[in-house]
Amino acid sequence: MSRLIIVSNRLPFSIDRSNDTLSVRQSSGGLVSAIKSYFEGENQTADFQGKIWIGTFDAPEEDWQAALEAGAIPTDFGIEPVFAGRDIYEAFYNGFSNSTLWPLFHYFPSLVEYEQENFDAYLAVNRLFAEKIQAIYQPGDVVWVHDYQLLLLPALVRQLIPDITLGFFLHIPFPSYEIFRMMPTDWKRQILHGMLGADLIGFHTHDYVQHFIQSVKMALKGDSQFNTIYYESRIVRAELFPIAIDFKKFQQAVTTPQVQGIRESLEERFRDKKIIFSVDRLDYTKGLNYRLNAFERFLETYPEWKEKLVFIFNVIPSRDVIPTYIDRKRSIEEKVSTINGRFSTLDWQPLLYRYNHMSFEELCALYSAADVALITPLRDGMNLVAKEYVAACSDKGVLILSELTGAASELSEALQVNPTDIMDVVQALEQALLMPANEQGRRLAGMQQRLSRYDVNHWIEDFLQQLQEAKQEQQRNEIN
Ligand code: GDG
Repeated sequence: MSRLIIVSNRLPFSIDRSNDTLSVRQSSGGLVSAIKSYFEGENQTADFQGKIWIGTFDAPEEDWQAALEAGAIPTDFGIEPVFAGRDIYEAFYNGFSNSTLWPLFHYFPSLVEYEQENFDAYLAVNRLFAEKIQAIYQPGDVVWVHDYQLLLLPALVRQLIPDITLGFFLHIPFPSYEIFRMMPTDWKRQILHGMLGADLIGFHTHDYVQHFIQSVKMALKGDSQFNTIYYESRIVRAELFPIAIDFKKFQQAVTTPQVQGIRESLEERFRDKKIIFSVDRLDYTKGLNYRLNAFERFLETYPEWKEKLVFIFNVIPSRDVIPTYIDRKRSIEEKVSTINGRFSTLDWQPLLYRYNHMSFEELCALYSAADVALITPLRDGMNLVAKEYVAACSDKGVLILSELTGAASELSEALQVNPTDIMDVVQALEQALLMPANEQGRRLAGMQQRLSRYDVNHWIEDFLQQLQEAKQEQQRNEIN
C-alpha cells in the first residue's frame, strides 16, 4: 500500500496569530479546494494508505512549533512544512515565480524581470522541497507536484530517487514557444529539463500540451510522438487534464439556509435591478481595467439601463507587495470612482466595489443571486470562478466568458468575448441582460451536465490512474 504525497508551494492553511492565540485559517484557491475535497471524500478508487501534503509555511519556524504544541495544526492528513529563509523566499516567490514566470507564461513579456539572483533563489527553494521529499519518501509512494513555483522540482527529485513515481500539473498556461523562448537559454533548458523529471505532466488545455511539446523539441531537441516525449532514455507523457470543480458542493451550498438568507437580503436590497457580478484575485491577467472600461461604455451606449442594474465588482487581495500589483490596484480604484462619479444619482451607484475576502457562503450567495457573471481575463490557465458560477446557478444566470481562458474550450454555451474588444463585451452584456429565461436555462443545463459528469474527483483519479499507466509503460520500456 502506498501513500499519496501532494506538493505545492503553500500548505493549504496559514496560521493566524491575532490576540496571542494561534488559530488555523484554510487558504482559498482552486488547488486547495480541489485536493481537500478529494482528501475528505469517501469514494476514492485509488486506495492510498496515507496522504501527506508538503508546502511552505508562511510564518517563522518557531510559530510552527508553537502551533503544533497548541494543537492548532489540522491532523486529517500528514503535513510536512518546508522552511525557507525570508530573503530567499522573497526572491523565489515575488521574484522569479511572480515577476518572471507568471507574466511570461500569461503573455505579458513587457512585465518580465530577468534577474539571475531570483533564478538562483528559485533553484534553492526547489532544492529544499526535493530534500524534504527525499527525507520522508518510502518506496511505493506516489508524488504529485503542483504548479509554476516548482518547475525544477521533478528533475531534482528524480536525481535523488531515480525510480520514484512522480506526476506534475501546471495550473497556468504553458505559452507558445515564441514567448517561452524569450527566457535566457540556460533557464529555459533547466525549466524544461526540470519538468521532464516527471513521469506524467498535466495541463488544462490541448494548446498548452502542444506548446510544451514544441518547446521541448525546439529548446532541448527532444523527440516526441503524439503526447509521448523521449528524453534522456526516459519516456514522459504530456496530457490534457482540465481541472474540474466539486460540482455537488456548489449545488448543495445554494440550498442551505445560510446562503439563501444572504441571497434574499441581496435581492431585497437590489429589488428591480439586474445584478452583474465578478470576482478575481487582484492581477493584471484578469483584465479588470478592460472590464471596467467596457462597463463604462455600456452605460454610455445604453443609458436606458441606468438605475436598473448594479455591478458587484469583487477583487480579492493578492501579491499586493509587488509594485506592478500596487499600481494596478490604484488604477482600478481610480476607474471605479470615475464611473461612480460620472453615472451615480442620489439613489443609485452603478458599481459596488469590494477589496477583501469573502466567506464561502457569501461567495455562493453572490453566484446564485447574480443575473450575469462577467468573467473576462486577458489570460487564465482555466478559471474556476466561471465553472463555480455555472454550478451554483439554479433558476437563472448568464455567463459572459473571455475566450482567452482555459475554461472557454469547455463552456461553449457561455457568451464568449474577446476582453480587449470593448464593443464585443458591451454587446454581450446587452444580450445577457435581455436573454429570455428559457435560453438561460438551456445554456446553463448544457454546461451543468458537463461539469457534473467530470467533477474534481474524476480529475484527480484520472490523473493518478494515468500516472500509474505512464510509470508502467516506462518500466516495460526499461525491460525491453
Ligand atoms: C489558478 C490559475 C486555474 C476566490 N475568491 C474567494 C474565493 N475564491 C476561490 C474561487 C476559486 C478560486 O478561489 C480562484 O480560482 P481561479 O481559477 O478563478 O483563479 P486563480 O486563483 O488565478 O487560480 C487558474 C486555477 O489555478 C486552478 O488550476 O483555474 O487559471 O490562475 O475556487 O472560488 N473563495 C472564497 N472567498 C473568496 O473571497 N471562499
